[in-house]
Amino acid sequence: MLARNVDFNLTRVCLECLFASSIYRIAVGSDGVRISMESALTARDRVGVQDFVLLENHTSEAAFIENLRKRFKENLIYTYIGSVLVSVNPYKDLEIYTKNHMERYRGVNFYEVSPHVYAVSDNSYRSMRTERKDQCILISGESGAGKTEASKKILQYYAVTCPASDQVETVKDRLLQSNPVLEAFGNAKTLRNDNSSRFGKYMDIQFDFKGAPVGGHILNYLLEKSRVVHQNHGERNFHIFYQLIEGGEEDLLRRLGLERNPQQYQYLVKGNCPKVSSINDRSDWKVVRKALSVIGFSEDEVEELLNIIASVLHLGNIQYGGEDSGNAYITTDTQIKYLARLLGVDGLVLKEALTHKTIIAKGEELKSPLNLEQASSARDALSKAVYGRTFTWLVNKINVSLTYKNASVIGLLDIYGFEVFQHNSFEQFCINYCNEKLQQLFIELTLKSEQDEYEAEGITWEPVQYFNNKIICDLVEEKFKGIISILDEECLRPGDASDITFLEKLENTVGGHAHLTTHKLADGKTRKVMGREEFRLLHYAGEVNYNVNGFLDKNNDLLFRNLKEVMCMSDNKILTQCFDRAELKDSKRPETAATQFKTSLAKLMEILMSKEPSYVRCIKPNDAKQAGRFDDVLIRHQVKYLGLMENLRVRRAGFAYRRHYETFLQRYKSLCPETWPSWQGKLADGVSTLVKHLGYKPEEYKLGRSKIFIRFPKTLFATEDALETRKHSLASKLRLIQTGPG
Ligand code: AD9
Ligand code: MG
Repeated sequence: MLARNVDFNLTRVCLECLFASSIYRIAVGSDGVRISMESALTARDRVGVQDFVLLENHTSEAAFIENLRKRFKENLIYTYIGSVLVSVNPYKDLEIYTKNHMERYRGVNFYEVSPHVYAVSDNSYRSMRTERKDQCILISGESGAGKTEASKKILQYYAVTCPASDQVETVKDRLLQSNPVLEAFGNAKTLRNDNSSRFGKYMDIQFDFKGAPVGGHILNYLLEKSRVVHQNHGERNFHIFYQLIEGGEEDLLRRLGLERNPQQYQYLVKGNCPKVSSINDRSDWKVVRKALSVIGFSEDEVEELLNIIASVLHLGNIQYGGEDSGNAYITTDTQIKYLARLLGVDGLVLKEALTHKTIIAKGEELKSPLNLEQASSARDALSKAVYGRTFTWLVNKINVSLTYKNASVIGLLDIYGFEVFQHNSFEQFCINYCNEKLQQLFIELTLKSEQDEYEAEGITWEPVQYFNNKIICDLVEEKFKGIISILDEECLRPGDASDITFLEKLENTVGGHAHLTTHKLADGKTRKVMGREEFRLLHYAGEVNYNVNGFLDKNNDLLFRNLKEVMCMSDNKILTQCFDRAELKDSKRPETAATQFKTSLAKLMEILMSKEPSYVRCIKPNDAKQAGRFDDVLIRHQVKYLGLMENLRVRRAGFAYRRHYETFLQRYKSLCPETWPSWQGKLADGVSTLVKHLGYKPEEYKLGRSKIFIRFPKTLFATEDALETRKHSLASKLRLIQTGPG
């Protein structure tokens, strides 16, 4: 009689299975222990291989996807390509992130346990400790694929498994609590993800010589500020607005002049989506409030922060009327009253600044009235600037509380994935450019590490053909000729510069580029599939049409001088740190948004290049955010643009499998009388004796300095099957001895 079935990881009792370790079942009955095992072959059939390099047909995309599907069906969401972890979002809670699971992966060799994000975390941690080399874990994938969840699991793993002390506990708490705060201010519900990160994040976790986390540092990239003033249908503004309105205490809301109804606020109604079933704004508010105090925000700072958030909502409700002259005037004085109080500014000065612009010409200040459209966009520009700068202030504040130290580091990169929408704008252009850069880094580093390993092991490196996307990166970022340079040029050009003149300039300058097209054909005819206001980039991941509407404005990211002046005069301490008077004196034009982004990406690449990388490649199984649905077309597309087949090809270029002599010998020594029960000589000689006994042909393997390299999976499978047969026959003999014949 079987009492219970337990998922059992046989590796921990030394019967490691390379292919399906987590699916073996041990059946425990009242009559003792009976082990019921599938053969390695059947298991492989059912749940696929846990490392794609072991696929028989490694060049077949269909075989790749079939392997993913099999594993996904069995809730095995993780699979390796060598040391790269591929993860498929399960859209349901799996019981694989418990403390027990963490313990199982702690200090254990990467390949000895089934694939897991904890294995990657542990591997990086151990490399940092033993090799004293800084690490980074790069998490990529499209929106909703599970990047942020993966980064949180990694952080939790370190928080639970690393050594502790009182001071360390504070740092751990702050590191963990920075997540809900940054998510509240930087994440939003989009059509693709109910909790979509609308900023890029790179976080360093610092460890002392004992391996305890002692500090951290966060770099943030390009927050999608346009969301503050506009959301597409079915999307929301940043979570914090709804959390405050739903969860804020009565007297707090009264003080802020807010009503408990998001539909009252112009900046929250555009997407017509005040509530999201998967989100509880009220309880999230409590989490965020607590997190702010754990991180070390004083009550005054929280008050000032909330004053700013409420002010943005009031700004959004400012309405304008038009005089006969066409000049705009403000019709909503209540909002001005609240704003004056919450921001600590003079109401009349603010009112004036929201309806006029000042510029400095020939040393003199010139003031001119704004028309309706100009006034609305000045108001929105102020809201975006206030929110964007407050977000950066928040990140800096968290950084101060994490006390950056010069220690060993593991960096976590959770950055927006490649985005292709119906309508793609400046934001998608920047995001996809960032993904091109990361892909370039990935290719370079993967190839390089393969090459390095072959060299270190004294094995001849066979060059691999791959698509180098440098050509696309250059198209975007090259000085003078690149798209960003051309855009900047138009932004700086006085006179009739517009989004359309930018497009024309693109056509004239890089129109003939193999990776860029516009609606104009060389013969003057137009392309049907493209709009007149679009240009198309052939990214490494596929084609994307960008609509140039708004490119100049978003790149300029201008805020009129008088609005800046008002913010500088504010009593709000956060705002005075965000709007510095020195900025007013500086007559130089600030760098454009795209150039700033380009510079910060270049710095990020430098940081990443200086570290030893590990990769988590996340895949989204369906667009409905549903558990159990595996959408072939969607997945095939991601496999393609994550470059996974290419990655596999590189990894398989020479040898499918490689292991340290010791690990290999330990596992298979029982298959050869000369190596069993132990081998006394040199490890390399032991492995050589073993594989000769197993009948490996010379072309099937190579012996490096410390590792054996096996060319084809089938060689290894045969060895694995031999091991399985031996274990079975041993188990039968054992039963026979225990129970006696008959
Ligand atoms: V975006 O580019 O920020 O829009 P991410 O970060 O890739 O995106 P995220 O991690 O936020 O996606 O995951 C989306 C949702 O999928 C989560 O809110 C969870 O509901 C779900 N998810 C992701 N990973 C897991 C997991 N390992 N287990 C269970 C998961 N659910
Ligand atoms: Mg995210």
